[in-house]
Amino acid sequence: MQATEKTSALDLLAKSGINVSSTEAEKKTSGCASSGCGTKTEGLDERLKERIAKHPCYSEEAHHHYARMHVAVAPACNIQCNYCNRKYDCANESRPGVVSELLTPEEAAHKVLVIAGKIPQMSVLGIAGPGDPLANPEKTFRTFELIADKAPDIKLCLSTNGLALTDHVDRIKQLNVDHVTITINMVDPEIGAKIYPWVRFNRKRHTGVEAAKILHERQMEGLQALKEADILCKVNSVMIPGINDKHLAEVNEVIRSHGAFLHNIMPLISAPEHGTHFGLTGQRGPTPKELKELQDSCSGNMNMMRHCRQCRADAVGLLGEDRSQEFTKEKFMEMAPEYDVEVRKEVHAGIEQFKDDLKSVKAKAKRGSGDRSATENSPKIMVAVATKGGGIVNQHFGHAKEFQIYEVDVNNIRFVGHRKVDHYCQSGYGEEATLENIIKTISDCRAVIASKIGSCPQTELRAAGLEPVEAYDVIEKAARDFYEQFLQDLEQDRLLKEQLQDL
Ligand code: CLF
Ligand code: SF4
Repeated sequence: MQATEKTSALDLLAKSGINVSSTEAEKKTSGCASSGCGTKTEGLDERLKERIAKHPCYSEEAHHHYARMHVAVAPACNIQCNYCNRKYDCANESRPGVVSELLTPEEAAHKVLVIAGKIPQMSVLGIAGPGDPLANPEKTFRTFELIADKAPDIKLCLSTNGLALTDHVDRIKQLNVDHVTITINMVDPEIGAKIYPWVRFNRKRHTGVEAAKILHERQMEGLQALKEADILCKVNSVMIPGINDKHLAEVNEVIRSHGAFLHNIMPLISAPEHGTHFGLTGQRGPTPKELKELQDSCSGNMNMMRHCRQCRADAVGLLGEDRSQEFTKEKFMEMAPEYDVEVRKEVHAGIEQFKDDLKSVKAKAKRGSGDRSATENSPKIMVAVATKGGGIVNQHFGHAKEFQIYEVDVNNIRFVGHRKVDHYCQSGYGEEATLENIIKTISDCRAVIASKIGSCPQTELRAAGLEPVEAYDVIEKAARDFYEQFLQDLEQDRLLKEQLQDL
């Protein structure tokens, strides 16, 4: 990428009010005192592309640029999942062990208008808990009504276990909610009985296989009803090793044939301190490798979401960041709404312009030189990237709370997931134990690409077989540059070995 191109793109982003570029201080200092994914847009029709273009969950590209927010207005639930403890938010879309502040629809609408002004790249309002939104239909729909009335440019989204979905599809359509997520963990009630101890349906509590059968039938009806109403449906599935991991490929087939648009297979997060059935019985979650293998095996069939962050029911911000603490009830109730549709339009136009500027750079980097076929001398590798958003490598190694993982080969670069870490730089000093954990978390990668990496972590990373790469550029371009260097090094090694053999 030429310097002028990069400058204009980053300038535009800055004008859009998005804080993704490194500060001057970050670019200059070491930051350490001690020393695919997603939705493939190719092949989608224009109307469909437009419907997902600003939804950070439905479009992998959008998640670098657009933010979402949730409002926690729905406390009750109509089923019990073995990975859920009612003291915490619905684990179908949230990290277990998180508690959100419950809001009334009026408080929620106020919060949305405040955040729509403060974070104009927030394009989607989702209701995902703390219980099931459709087990609380009055609160959920009242919230949507208030927001549709006052902030019509915000997309509405909801996530449900699906039990009550069929009863509400007309209302969902009427309110122009264009994105609905159903969590579907099984299509076989025998497997379902191991995940759901009970389901409350028609004022009666059902248990065992019977309960799972009701849930399954209602989920399939709901999926069908969404398809008929032309509402985009994402399916979340929680991967539970030994229970439904082998079964989720079948779930993938079934939901695809029923018209689901996107499949998000999420890892079970399970720990005794969460107090869930699975946590207390020692049920483990999948490893990143197991999760990726399952996602890869399903990706030939349909769009797979790999950038889910298992957000809180009151999440705010880009998917990889959590700004919910800036907007606690105590704080946002003191703030005046600054919603201005014209300012928001301008910001979104800036983002779209920025995305356009990046497009050709990304496409060129993705396909590489395009004149080689994959051979054993051009293997597939993974790289870990530190970014604050915008599709740019723009974060110090020591500040990263997660690394985005890209798979690179001679013909392609694709986002394949993210790994959460504790950030290495604590109060200006590097933490040895944290560095060890980071290295362990990304040990299957060949390189770490960040805007700055201190000399201390550089040494440790190299010793662990991870090449530290400093770059400030479009992610795909930085990954391609590393890959080309990696290939050259491989070739040099090969030649050297040949020379040694000839001696
Ligand atoms: Fe929220 Fe869910 Fe809508 Fe997105 S989240 S209701 S579809 S706006 Fe997104 Fe968060 Fe994953 Fe959910 S990253 S947990 S998939
Ligand atoms: Fe918990 Fe959500 Fe399951 Fe209800 S649907 S039991 S809130 S994880």
